[in-house]
This record gives sequence, C-alpha cells and structure tokens, in this order.
Amino acid sequence: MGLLSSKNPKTKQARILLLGLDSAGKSTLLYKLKLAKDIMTIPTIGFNVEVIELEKSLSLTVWDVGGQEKMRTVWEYYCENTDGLLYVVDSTDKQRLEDSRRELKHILKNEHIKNVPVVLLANKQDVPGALTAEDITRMFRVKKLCSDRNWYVQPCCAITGDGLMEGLRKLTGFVKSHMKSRGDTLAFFKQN
Ligand SMILES: Nc1nc2c(ncn2[C@@H]2O[C@H](COP(=O)(O)OP(=O)(O)O)[C@@H](O)[C@H]2O)c(=O)[nH]1
Ligand SMILES: [Mg+2]
Repeated sequence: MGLLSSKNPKTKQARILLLGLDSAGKSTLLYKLKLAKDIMTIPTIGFNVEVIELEKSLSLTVWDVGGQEKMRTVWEYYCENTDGLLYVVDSTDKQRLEDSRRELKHILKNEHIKNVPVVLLANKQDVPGALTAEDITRMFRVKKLCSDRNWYVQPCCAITGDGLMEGLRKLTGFVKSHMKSRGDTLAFFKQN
C-alpha cells in the first residue's frame, strides 16, 4: 500500500467506499474532487481510486467500485477495513430509488461495516425537479436504516462540485470519531 501513503508520516489513512447505482455520478464526483484546487489528491492505481487530503491529519482513499448490477455483488468484498461510506444517489432517478435503497440496506448489513459512518450524497441537484435531501432522507428511511451509526444526507451536484466538500467534511468528522472510538475499544481489549 506504499503508493497510497501520504508524505506526512503523521497522517492517518482512512479507507472510504464510494458506492451507488450505476449512473448515480460516482466517477464524475471523484473526477471533480481530483481537479479541485483546494484539496490535494494523489493519483494511484487507476482512475477509480483517489487519495484525498482535506486536512493534514487524515487522508481519504476513496474507492469507486462501480455500480452496475454485476459489480454490486462484489461491493461486499471491498467492505473490509472500511472507515466510511459515501453513497451516491441520483436524485432525478425516481424509478430506481427503491433499487438504490435496497442496495444500501443490503450493504449496511455487512459485518465489516457495522457502525461505519455513512454520508449519502443526493446528487444531480442542478436538475429541475430533483428530489431534495429531505425527500431522500424520508424515502430511504435513513433514520431507521442507519440507526446504529452516524449518518448525513448532503445535497450536491457532481458536475459543478456544489456540496461535495461539505459532504466530505461531514464524513471526515464522522470517520475521525469512528476511528477514535474503534481505537479506544482496541486499547481497552489490549489492556483487559
Ligand atoms: N445533471 C447532472 N448530471 C450528472 C451529475 N453527476 C453526474 N451526472 C451525469 O450522470 C451520468 C453518469 O455519471 P457517472 O459519474 O458516470 O456515474 P457512475 O456510474 O455513478 O460513475 C453522466 O452522464 C454524468 O455527466 C450532476 O450532478 N448533475
Ligand atoms: Mg463510474
């Protein structure tokens, strides 16, 4: 994993899974983040993985696994060691909203991402008539779905980049406290 390491030895690495149905806007979003001037990204093993440093103390390795039906079956193999989940929803695709919810529900059951924080990105907010973040929160029944973890629903537009930083910052905050509490638990078990 040397390639993925930040230059700063004190920087913690967080592994972020970027999921969502095909066409939700994952690749657009990752590419937009890569081009953003105010954050540093380190090109890595391919287009689908980016290392993003929003702050010195934590770098996010974001894995865009792909959302086509055949890829969804492999989502769970990527869950191990995941510190945060970014789940992209096409807020204009009302027909597949239930599909998207079902896939999220399924992945959240994975043992490896128990308690792992989730930021849902309600993407394509530039399109008139798009569902709002509140609509998606309600329709996904997120409160229930994510009752065992920190969660947030962020409206965004991957094309303009609006809302992306807010979403990432929210996730970074969650991830830090998750890593800390997990670290505390490990320390507890070592001591006892
Ligand atoms: N209007 C609009 N289109 C978007 C947005 N994000 C992505 N798209 C479009 O949605 C399509 C699928 O995007 P892509 O990033 O390939 O989706 P992926 O399959 O999740 O990686 C492309 O045509 C994008 O240009 C957005 O915020 N607004
Ligand atoms: Mg893609």
